[in-house]
Amino acid sequence: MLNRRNFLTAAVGVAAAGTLAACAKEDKGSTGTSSGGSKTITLGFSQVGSESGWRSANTDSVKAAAKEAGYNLKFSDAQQKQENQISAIRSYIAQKVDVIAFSPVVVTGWDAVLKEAKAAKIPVVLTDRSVETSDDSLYVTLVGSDFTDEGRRAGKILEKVLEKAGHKGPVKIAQLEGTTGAAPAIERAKGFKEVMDADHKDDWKIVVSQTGDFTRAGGKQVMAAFLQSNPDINVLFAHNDDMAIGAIQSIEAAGKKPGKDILIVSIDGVKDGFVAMSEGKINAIVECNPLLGPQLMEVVKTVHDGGSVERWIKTKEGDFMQDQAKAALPTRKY
Ligand code: GZL
Repeated sequence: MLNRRNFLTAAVGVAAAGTLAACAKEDKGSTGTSSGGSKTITLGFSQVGSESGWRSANTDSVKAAAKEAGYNLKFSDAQQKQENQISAIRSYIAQKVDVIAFSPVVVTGWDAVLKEAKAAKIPVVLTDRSVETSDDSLYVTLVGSDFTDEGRRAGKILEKVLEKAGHKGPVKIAQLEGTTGAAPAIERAKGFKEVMDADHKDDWKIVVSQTGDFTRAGGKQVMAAFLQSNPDINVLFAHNDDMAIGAIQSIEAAGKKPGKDILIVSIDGVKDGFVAMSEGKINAIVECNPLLGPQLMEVVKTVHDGGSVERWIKTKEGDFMQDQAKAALPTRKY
């Protein structure tokens, strides 16, 4: 898993711009002149897919920041398939781009293609998600969040939610996991379990846990099955807002009140998540900032110019209880 050496906490702030075709194949980047430099930097970017509101905001941020920086961006959407990311990276190597950046859909299976990038002397920057690799030199840095900490924060904020709801009795938790094998799914579950094991061995229990693949459809379908097999669930921990929003549909179809009969804690903080929270259907959200574009472009420039960067450049993010949702909504940037 990610090599947690020093990390530089860097605020990421940017307005995402415009709307995007979600399933574009590789976009032909426009040639421009990179800001401040003579030669235009060509960046090859492989995106996971367009599975969630978080992902669309992340894509917006990357494209807007590359345009702002005057980079020639080659962008591809892998539709959540590792093989598509590997072939995109190979195509960027063949096109001799200056830098490759990607958000790896899962943590394993990257060494071979990253060795090809290294052999081609093309630096690789990870964004959003990390990889497991036997050779640290295969990528320069990760620009992204601490997902284990997000899991811990979800556990801690659930304590506040239970107290605010005046909850009495056992806490029977359903967990909607992210994409199987993805760093955010592995690490959010790990962080949440750390809180359970440390402080709630006797009163909290995850009674059912399954992947909803970070999608609304997945959350809806899996939650419906959860309610069939475990009708006494009283908490849902969803690894992202889109699955929580899908789950809400199934909870309501079962005649239960989301946010009341089943308390819900989610991660991301996309606009629709805040809307559901303002309607009382989600009780708390742990923010995971997708607006990584500007930070990524700064790193790409530094790496391209031969400078050094920290091994992990971490994004700033907060946590929100239901009573903060209405006030926060107008200023949400994604
Ligand atoms: C987290 C990101 C996750 C989001 C999901 O950084 O990788 O993938 O939490 C998204 O919404 O699909």
